[in-house]
Amino acid sequence: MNDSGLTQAQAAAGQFLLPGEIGSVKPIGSGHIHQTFLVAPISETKDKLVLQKFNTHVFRDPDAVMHNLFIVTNHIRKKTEKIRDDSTDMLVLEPVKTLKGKDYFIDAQGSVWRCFLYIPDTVSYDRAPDTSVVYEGGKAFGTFLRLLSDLPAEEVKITIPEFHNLDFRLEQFHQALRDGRKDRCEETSSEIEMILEREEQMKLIRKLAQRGLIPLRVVHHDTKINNVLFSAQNKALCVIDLDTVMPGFVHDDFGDAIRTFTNTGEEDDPDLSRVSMNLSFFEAFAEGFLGATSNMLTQIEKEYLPLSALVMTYMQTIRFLTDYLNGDTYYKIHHPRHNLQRTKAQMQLLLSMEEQFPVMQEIVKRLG
Ligand code: GN1
Ligand code: MG
Repeated sequence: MNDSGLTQAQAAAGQFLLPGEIGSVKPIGSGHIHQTFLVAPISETKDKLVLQKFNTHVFRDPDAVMHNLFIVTNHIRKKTEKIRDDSTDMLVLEPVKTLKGKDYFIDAQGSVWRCFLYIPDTVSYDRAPDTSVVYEGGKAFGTFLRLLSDLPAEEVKITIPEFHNLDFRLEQFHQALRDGRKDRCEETSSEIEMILEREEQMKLIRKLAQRGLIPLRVVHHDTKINNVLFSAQNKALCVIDLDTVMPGFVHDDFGDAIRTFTNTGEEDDPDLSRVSMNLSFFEAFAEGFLGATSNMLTQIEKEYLPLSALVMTYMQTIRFLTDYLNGDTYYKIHHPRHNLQRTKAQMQLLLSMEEQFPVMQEIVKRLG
């Protein structure tokens, strides 16, 4: 983060309905898309805020994103107030409006900013520390899906078209092979080959959906482990990062969550020997997730949960490699070969899932 970014954030913070005079503004979080800051008032008794500089290259329609944010958080809040059992005893993100009553603020440079209430005393993880955290994460994302199951899909806007459409991601990949950097194509020939070999098998879930065999639902679409906030006692407290909540499939959420909740290494681990899928973590996540959703999922949805983990890891490998071939235009990178490092680590994780696939299927059959 450079100083001008911070100065810009300090100026933007002043445009929101703050609980008190601003004491400090500091960068926080590990997301790959937006820039996130913690805004602390001078008085320690007043609420802190989370301020985000919105990535408008990735999310081209901030109105649509903010519309969804209010629809989704209001829906969940209303429902949980009625139910109030322990499975829904979670918090919901609370967006904060600008001084002028708007959902977001556009500064003189054209940057878009929005704000949330900060939820104090929480922890988040980039890698799971134990099975109970993973179980809690499964329960959190499963509950999230269940709470949204009666929100009509038409009320939710498409914030990124074709976001988890594997055919589209493969098209972008093929285009990068044609038009991307030639040196990088040569350098990654073995990864490219591994992707091409798996194309048909990975398209299976999509094909079933196209035949109408898998129901469209309102899903989160970014169920990374660091998108759940946990209490100090490691109870799941809040599902965050709601910008990609859109119509999709249960497989988008289950699969992407397995990709990060079960990885024994980092998403971008430079040491591939550390990367693998932890089978006990797979079981714990599935148990938490199915505990919340089993009654509403169809047989065919359950049957393809294990494959969805492979598909989403495959899709993420493709997205990182495509960005590398295109010269790193999408994801934030911390060094020039970062997207390559991410690609290799995700491919390694996929290989580990492939090895354990039969057992993953047995586990889901038993739990479902
Ligand atoms: C991005 O915003 P963040 O870091 O939670 C990305 C996800 C990817 C993820 C990979 C809008 O999520 O789709 O799975 O990186 N979000 C967008 O870590 O592209
Ligand atoms: Mg995030």
